[in-house]
Amino acid sequence: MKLLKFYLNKSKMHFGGFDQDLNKSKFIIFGAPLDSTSTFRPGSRFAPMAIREAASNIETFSFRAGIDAEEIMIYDAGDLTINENLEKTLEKIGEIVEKITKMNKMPIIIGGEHTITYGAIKNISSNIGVISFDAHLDLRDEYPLGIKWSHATVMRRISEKIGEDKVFFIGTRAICREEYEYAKQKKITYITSKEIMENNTDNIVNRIIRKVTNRIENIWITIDIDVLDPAYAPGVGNPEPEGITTKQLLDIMEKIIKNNINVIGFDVVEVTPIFDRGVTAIQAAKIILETTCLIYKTRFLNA
Ligand SMILES: [Mn+2]
Repeated sequence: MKLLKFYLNKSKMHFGGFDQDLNKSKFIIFGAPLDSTSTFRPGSRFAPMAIREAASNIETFSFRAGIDAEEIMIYDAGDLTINENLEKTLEKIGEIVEKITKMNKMPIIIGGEHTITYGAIKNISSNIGVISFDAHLDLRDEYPLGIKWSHATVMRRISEKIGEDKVFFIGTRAICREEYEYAKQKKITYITSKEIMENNTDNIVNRIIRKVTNRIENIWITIDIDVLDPAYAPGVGNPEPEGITTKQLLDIMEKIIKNNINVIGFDVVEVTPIFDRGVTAIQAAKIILETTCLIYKTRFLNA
């Protein structure tokens, strides 16, 4: 526990208002307010507090899971102190996730910008895949020019680390030529937002499920909130029109989790509260609550 105490500052406000006992908790949530590589609209450093507050002010019962998140033990460990050295910050995130996993608990991270996801998976040695809900592919080699580590390159670095056949994208609609060619060359699986809107979600998600089942042991899920249409989530760093709805996101999430895909943790990133009046933080809080209830039901109640 020392590691958690050393790196994390506990907040007076707890996620969902749940002040739980650490030892009894199955989930540990913490904030990673990293906000140093944003290229358009900064401010994701304010997301953890905004999402905590939002989660404390919406209902926590999940119809999808038939569970109230209040009954699940979710311990809020506070926010990570961000080091000015990006590499050190990612290292710390990796160490915390490792520690939580070794405690047989599941980590949930509130970003911060998308770069934190590399930290989340960096110390996981098992056969791991990443499912990314995102308008973007974040597969550029450098962005801005000369910068290897940023919110726009994070999935490239992850794909290089774990294998291009182990990263999957949902809700794609905003990419550059370089990413398009890279994804094509490496046969990377992505589902566009247009495909989601025009087809039965079940059939579409099966494309990913088939590639995970019996081949990838553990899955980390990352939710860049800009996967939602800006009409639903305007408070993001890089808004992109033609996004999916909250229902489409949660239907897909439910399908993934119920398909015996072993989710070992997840993050929600890129909420930028200063660009709206609180709605994006509420979407993020809802997505965290629903996802946690679905994981709890599948992994802990049906086990
Ligand atoms: Mn994005």
